[in-house]
Amino acid sequence: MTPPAREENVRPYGDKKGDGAVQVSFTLPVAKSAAATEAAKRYVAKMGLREPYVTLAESIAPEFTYFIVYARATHDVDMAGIVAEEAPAAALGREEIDRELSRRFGRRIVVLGCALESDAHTVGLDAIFNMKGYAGDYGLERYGAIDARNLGAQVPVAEVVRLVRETRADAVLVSATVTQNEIHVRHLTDLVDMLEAEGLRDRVVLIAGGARVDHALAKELGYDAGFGPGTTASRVAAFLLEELSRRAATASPA
Ligand code: B12
Repeated sequence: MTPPAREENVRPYGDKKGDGAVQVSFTLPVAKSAAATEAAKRYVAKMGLREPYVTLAESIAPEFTYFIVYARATHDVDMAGIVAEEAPAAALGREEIDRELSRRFGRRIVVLGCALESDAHTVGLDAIFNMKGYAGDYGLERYGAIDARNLGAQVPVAEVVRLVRETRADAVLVSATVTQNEIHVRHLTDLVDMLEAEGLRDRVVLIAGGARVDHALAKELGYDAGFGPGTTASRVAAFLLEELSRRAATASPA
């Protein structure tokens, strides 16, 4: 299928172009029954979606039913004028990035990774760091030119700052998963503030990642880049190569 023209109004595609096919899933706080299924259909209709078809109704607790409903949307979105920034990262493979990092820096780049304070989620962070990799893409621990140190979850901000100083880290990669009450914003901001207070902010490339993180949010919070769902390590490594090279080129001679 050819991608939509830049100024085209687009809508979801299922079977035929423009059919508006969507799938929604949600849980209603009612026991599984025919009435619950009817309620799910009516709820989807109230969302402005047509022809709701319940394809799954499953009891997940005595008073809760989980639904997957297919339906048709009739509205569309105009692609014209949409601007959404993403972290600049060339599509490079691990071997090329390794070669370039070694050639340009002549030493191993120290990269720290963590989830901050109360955040105990490690899977996203491990996907980026773990030697075995994620989605067919090896993690940073596999890169010969990168000294990748995964500090794990629930690392206090002050400890990260201490390790930045001690290891002379080139980059810090923070995974922020829990967003309840904007806690991720607070933790991410605390790290920037403390690095700034210690005069270390400009010495490290700061990257944030997580399910609710994007490049725009990360930039707004004082990070150099942000990566969301589906990120693979080579994209992050390519960004590191680009950003560290840019900094080296603009650094004034000591
Ligand atoms: C597994 C899991 C847990 C496990 C974590 C185990 C572990 N060792 O990690 C356990 C059971 C401990 C847990 C606990 C909690 N969890 Co939880 N958890 C999940 C779950 C099911 C999967 C998350 C996951 O592993 N995703 C897979 C990875 C690969 O995806 P990812 O994190 O998005 O990572 C990718 C990108 O985002 C990006 N990325 C991520 N990090 C980084 C970092 C960098 C630097 C970069 C570049 C990229 C990057 O790259 C990754 C690969 O592409 C999600 C629901 C879901 N389906 O997403 C809830 C979820 C994240 N949890 C949630 C909640 C609320 C909690 C609890 C608060 C529940 C509770 N009331 O106790 C606790 C909090 C514990 C704590 N102190 O942090 C909510 C968060 C909602 C919100 N708005 O904040 C979710 C979304 C569930 C939900 N729908 O309510 N959880």
